[in-house]
Amino acid sequence: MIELYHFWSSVCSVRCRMALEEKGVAWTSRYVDLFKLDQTKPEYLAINPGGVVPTLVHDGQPIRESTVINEYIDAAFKGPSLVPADPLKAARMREFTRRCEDEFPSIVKLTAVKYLLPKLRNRWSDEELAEAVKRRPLPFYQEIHGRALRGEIGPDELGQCIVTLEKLLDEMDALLDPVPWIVGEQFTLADINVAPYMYRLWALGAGKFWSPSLRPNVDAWYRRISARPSFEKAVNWPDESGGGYEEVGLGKKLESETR
Ligand SMILES: N[C@@H](CCC(=O)N[C@@H](CS)C(=O)NCC(=O)O)C(=O)O
Repeated sequence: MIELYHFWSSVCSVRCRMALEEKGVAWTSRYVDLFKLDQTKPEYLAINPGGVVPTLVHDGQPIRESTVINEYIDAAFKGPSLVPADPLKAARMREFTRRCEDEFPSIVKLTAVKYLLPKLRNRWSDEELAEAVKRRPLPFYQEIHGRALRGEIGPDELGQCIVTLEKLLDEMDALLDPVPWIVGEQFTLADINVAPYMYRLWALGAGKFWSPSLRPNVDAWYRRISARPSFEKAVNWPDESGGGYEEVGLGKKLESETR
């Protein structure tokens, strides 16, 4: 029995849905609705004390941390290998995943201010949200969600997040020159682990971060990865309480864009 506790747009959940899909693993969905603040409920905290998604439960054993879950999925199930057999390439894959983890706070801040908070405010009062911030077990989320709620994450700080992420995109563009995937010819967990960041950037900026003339290798990579059925399926999990990115004016395709 393979269960995934996850949320439709969570970048970390997308990673794991994509890995499960690539390996052809059948799984049961346990939806944790962050808009309903399900992640702060005692029944979920019993499975994931940090109150974050995703959690994979395999035959009753919970596994946490999306990048650890993905290594587990690769090792535990049949299907195409998502980790290079060559130790050096495997190290490169993990280095790149580490880089993505280091830049996670930038993704979280942009997400909190531009997408999550506006959606939460359509459902809860600021007083209720302030209470929920206190219930979040991780100081990381208490701080970011608390500051977002109080309007303390301003344009300068968000601009800095964009600069940070653009640096990662530049590094990616260099790594992809002239290979199809992050560590070379093989599609690996490095591609899967960064894919949802790219989809989030696309949803927030609808195509402003790469194009055939701006970071062309990233542009070609994004076209390649978004053509994979696993990506299509993982990013298109429905917003189970409705509204999607469009509810807050995000995720619209630019006129010029051909995805
Ligand atoms: N390092 C963790 C991070 C998990 C995480 O932060 N998940 C986010 C969604 S991507 C979450 O659950 N946030 C809870 C919240 O916003 O309260 C992982 O990779 O699994």
